[in-house]
Amino acid sequence: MLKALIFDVDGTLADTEEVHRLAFNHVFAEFGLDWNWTPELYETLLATSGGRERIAAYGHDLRQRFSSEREFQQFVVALHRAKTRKYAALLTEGEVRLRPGIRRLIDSARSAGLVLAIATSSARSNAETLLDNNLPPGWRDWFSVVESCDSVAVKKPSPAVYEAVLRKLGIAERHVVALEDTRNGLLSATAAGIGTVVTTHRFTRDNDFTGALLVVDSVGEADQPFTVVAGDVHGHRYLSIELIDQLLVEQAMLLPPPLVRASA
Ligand code: XBP
Repeated sequence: MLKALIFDVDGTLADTEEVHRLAFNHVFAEFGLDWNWTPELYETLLATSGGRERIAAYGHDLRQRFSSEREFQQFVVALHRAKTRKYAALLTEGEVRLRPGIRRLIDSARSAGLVLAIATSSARSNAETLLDNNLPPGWRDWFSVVESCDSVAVKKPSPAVYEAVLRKLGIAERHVVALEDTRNGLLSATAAGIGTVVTTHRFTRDNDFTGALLVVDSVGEADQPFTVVAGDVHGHRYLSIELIDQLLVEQAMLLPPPLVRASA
């Protein structure tokens, strides 16, 4: 049943949202803004996908300092570009590692002949910096498709980024599972018809994950089992290809059969 896994990046492959938060605060100071996104505030701001959109939404009070919307948006873009540069530096300096079990799951999926892809609302360069620092040089060949905000402008919860991945993979959504960390990510993948496993973290554990195939606190390892938040793991102690496939088969049994296209 399972033919492909699509990975979200931030918060799923690695706990990068804290690094994003530090990068935002660093450039706010650089730009002379007295903004300070605390962890508690950032948790609420993550309801807006996309760092540029997050800045614009939070900084709407700043708008009147500018003579036009265009000038305000130019400021936001400049601020976000500076943040992306700082984020890349922090990622490299800070040695941000993949979340527990992610490397094992990627290796198992490859050994099982599954297709891998990435769907992120963040910049492609952010995903590449993270994976350049955590996977061997040939990792780019491991992912058949990488869609990001550079290729799909509309951010999650829109299904656009997942629909773009499905189109390029040419695999029916019923054979695909997404891994996500936020409600927006779950809504995006679900709207694209893709069953979704959620791994929570400090910024998203209170999100509403209704509709997920499974909600756990991490992918887990044999010696570091996950904690199940919602769903049935059938005795498994960590997320494996076998468990994901079982969840997908279960979902298929619950769903009506795909509409048979009337032959031309
Ligand atoms: C997470 C996001 C991004 C990051 C910040 O993307 O919504 O906006 O929070 O990165 P995903 P940018 O979970 O889809 O990987 O500043 O580059 O947007």
